[in-house]
Amino acid sequence: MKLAKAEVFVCCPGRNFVTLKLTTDDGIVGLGDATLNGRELAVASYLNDHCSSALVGRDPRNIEDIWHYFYRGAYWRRGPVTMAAISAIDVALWDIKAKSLNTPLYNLLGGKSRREVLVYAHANGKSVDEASAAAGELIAQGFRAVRIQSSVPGLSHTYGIAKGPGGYEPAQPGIAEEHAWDSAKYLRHVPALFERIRADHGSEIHLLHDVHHRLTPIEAARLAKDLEPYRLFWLEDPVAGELQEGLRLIRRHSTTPIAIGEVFNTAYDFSTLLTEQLIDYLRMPICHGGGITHLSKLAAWASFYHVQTGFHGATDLSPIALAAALHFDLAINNFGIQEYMPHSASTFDVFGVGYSLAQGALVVSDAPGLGVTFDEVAAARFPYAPASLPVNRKLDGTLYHW
Ligand code: KDG
Ligand code: MG
Repeated sequence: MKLAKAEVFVCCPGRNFVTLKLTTDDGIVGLGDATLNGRELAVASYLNDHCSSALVGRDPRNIEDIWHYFYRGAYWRRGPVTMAAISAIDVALWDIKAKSLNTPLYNLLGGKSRREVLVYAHANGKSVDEASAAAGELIAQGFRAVRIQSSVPGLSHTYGIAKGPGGYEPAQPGIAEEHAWDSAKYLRHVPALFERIRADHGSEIHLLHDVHHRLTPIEAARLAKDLEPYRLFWLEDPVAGELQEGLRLIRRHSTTPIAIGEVFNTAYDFSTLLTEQLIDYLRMPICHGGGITHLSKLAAWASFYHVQTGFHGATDLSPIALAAALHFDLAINNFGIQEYMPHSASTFDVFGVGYSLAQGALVVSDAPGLGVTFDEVAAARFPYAPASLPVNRKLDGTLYHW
């Protein structure tokens, strides 16, 4: 078996997605998600200009060798663009292998460890009342885990809050929007938000919160400590993750579980976090962290430290990325939870999926491979639309983490 074609599609059915399609000489198609929100064309170029011709002619069954060809062989290794491209190649190869064996992908990853994949949904509101009402609606729909975000009084924008009806989408047309940030206002607000959510919805529901990299280590330690009475499932990205040692301070002060890693792109980004047991959940997704081949190694390494997975699953990861995550989630022993945001109807005009939602969990279909289809004709109706993620400034104008 040989790879005959490598094609890259950039489309915008509701939001931008980059899709890699590999086709073998006997007509088997493998799909990979190469979307990097706000940097789509950089990954498309990486694939088109530096990978496609090197893929054609290779035996797609040699996944491990191809992974190392594009990782070690690149010399300029790691980084989000390179690793998103490698991830897309890797996932497409696993899709081909599973289809060629006529079996769902999870069977190649060890088979099923569970019946379904527990997901968390997003509740957000412009006020605590709105956030609590949104959480109530999700709980009534059967979700067992809910992420809670609400506007911070006195700040014009807050991460995670939808502008209008429909889901939250941070990337906006044109150059980056500028948002305002104030850690003191945020730190005053969040414990009161969770006090209210627990009072309204009881102790059974799993609650999560995303700080989105915005605190210093000592501020994050204080927030994790202040939130202890509300028994969070996790506190996400409390600090910017490039300072792995920063997580030590949080651990020293609190038992609130910590999740981190949605912007990481290799296992090396986790080394101190795992060996010093500074985190509880790793969020680096398959589509940005080197694919199934690299995540298998990271998840196995994490399991020895009792760290579970909780993959990033915002809507800027395409249904291909979600399907790959779901097969992986189903198979590994140290799965924790999966993030879930429903894709738009136009996204599903382009991507056909086999997974389905039932009582707060996703159920994976037994279709061969990933169980996802890509409609090129439909994709052509939704041309790429440049969009950027926001930037943040403190109230005095200083540029800060978004
Ligand atoms: O593109 C950026 C988003 O994927 C990110 O802001 C979403 O933090 C996020 C989350 O936890 O879903
Ligand atoms: Mg996040």
